[in-house]
Amino acid sequence: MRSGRRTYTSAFFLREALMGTPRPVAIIMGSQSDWATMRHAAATLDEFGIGHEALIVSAHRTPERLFAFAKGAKAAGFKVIIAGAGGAAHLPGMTAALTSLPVFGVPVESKALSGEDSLLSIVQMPAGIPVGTLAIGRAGAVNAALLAAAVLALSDPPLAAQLEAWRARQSEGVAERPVDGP
Ligand code: RP5
Repeated sequence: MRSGRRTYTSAFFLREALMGTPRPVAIIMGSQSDWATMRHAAATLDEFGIGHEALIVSAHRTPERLFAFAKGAKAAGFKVIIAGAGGAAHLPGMTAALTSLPVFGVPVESKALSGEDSLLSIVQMPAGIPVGTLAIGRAGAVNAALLAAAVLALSDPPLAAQLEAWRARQSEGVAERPVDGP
């Protein structure tokens, strides 16, 4: 099947993984409109130098692309999948149903219900198919990336040290007292 200039098949993802630099994290999202949120996951992974690929994969509008991606993700070399979606947000759950890779779901803030619909769609998985569900919006996207980093750090001591340093810098950056100002 074709979309834009790319062909989305399991073989495509496998070929890309074998030919390119390792990209342990896939950031998938249901729509271009989700990128404003999901780009924060990408930016956070960039802070750690963690390779990632961002793809639009809709459970509703491109179900065959979803099947091809999820079934080929492990063979393609991905270790963690971050899936962001809004509204009737089936993407993280369907992805988790099709791969045993860890899936972290980011509820995108919807216009109609402020993301509560997204959150409930993603978090209420039946026992047996887990999706690690994060907060609505930017915080969830950032934290999904940090969780992905923590998973990868379990088998990557330099990355574990980076993560510890990042948290230490964060702590040091918090002032002891609030100040007036804009
Ligand atoms: C979902 O529908 C997407 O994840 C997005 O959050 C929502 C709205 O999509 P658009 O109508 O903005 O493309 O599939």
